[in-house]
Amino acid sequence: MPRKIILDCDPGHDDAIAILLAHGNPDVELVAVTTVVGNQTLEKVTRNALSVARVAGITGVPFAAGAARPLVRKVEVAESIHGESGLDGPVLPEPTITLDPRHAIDLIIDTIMAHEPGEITLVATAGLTNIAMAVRREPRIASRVREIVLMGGAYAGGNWSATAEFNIIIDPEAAHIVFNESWPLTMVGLDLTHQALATPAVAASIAEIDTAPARFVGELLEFFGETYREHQGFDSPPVHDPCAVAYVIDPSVMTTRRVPLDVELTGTLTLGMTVADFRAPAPDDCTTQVAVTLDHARFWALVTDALRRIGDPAP
Ligand SMILES: [Ca+2]
Repeated sequence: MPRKIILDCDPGHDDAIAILLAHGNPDVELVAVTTVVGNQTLEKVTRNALSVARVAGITGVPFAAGAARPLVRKVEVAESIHGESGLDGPVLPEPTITLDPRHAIDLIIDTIMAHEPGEITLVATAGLTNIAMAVRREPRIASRVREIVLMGGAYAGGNWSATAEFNIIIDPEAAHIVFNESWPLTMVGLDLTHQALATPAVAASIAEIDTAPARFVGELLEFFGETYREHQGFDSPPVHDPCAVAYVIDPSVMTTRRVPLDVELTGTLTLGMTVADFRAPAPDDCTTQVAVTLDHARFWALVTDALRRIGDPAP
């Protein structure tokens, strides 16, 4: 039985690849996709998600738009990394599916409550505004999901400040809510995702597939590579978000460590820092863990395998 996931995202180059991985891998089933302001405005990332659905040939999966701004803070987008559209590089096709009329938090709650306890895994690859609002609106989802796996945070240095990662610092209050819930939580942070580099060899293996979705990913990686070189000093771009999906597909693709986690809300230099307590032993009631090391070859094999399975969907 494939693991059923809700993907909450802000496409976003790496979100787009996370959607393709989830769609193309037989061990996970996308049951809903929800969007939230983040890499770009809600309007832009939502349109991007629908465009990616067309590229991937996704039909019959509800897509819903969520929060247009963080809980407390002003909107801060990542145009320097993802461009004006939020998904600059490839030509974005006109969407062919329409949005679910529900707000994302209603779609998240309805989907979790309509399934058996432990059936749905929440995968979050954006700011945590929707997830925080959903669990406040319907607290029963915390014990009903199997787990939450999120791309965000870092235990050793940030990317949007010295200590904070983008998805957390854009809505630290939402992250605080999510990290302090009772659900099992896996933080796939920069410590892990900075190992998921799309090297020239990776780009070549994707180019070899030679389908429309693979060419789309190639164009995404080309743009993402340039902005990561210019603004973050990387030779090859780290492709964060599909790492969270890869963990759900096969947890052994990475190592993890069980540690208490919390989110800094009052630091003058450390706002939005995810603070991990590595002192041993971890408390018995600790339900949080961090991702530590990635099997780079196996991770990218999952992505290329998913692209091969997707093939060339009818336009
Ligand atoms: Ca994202």
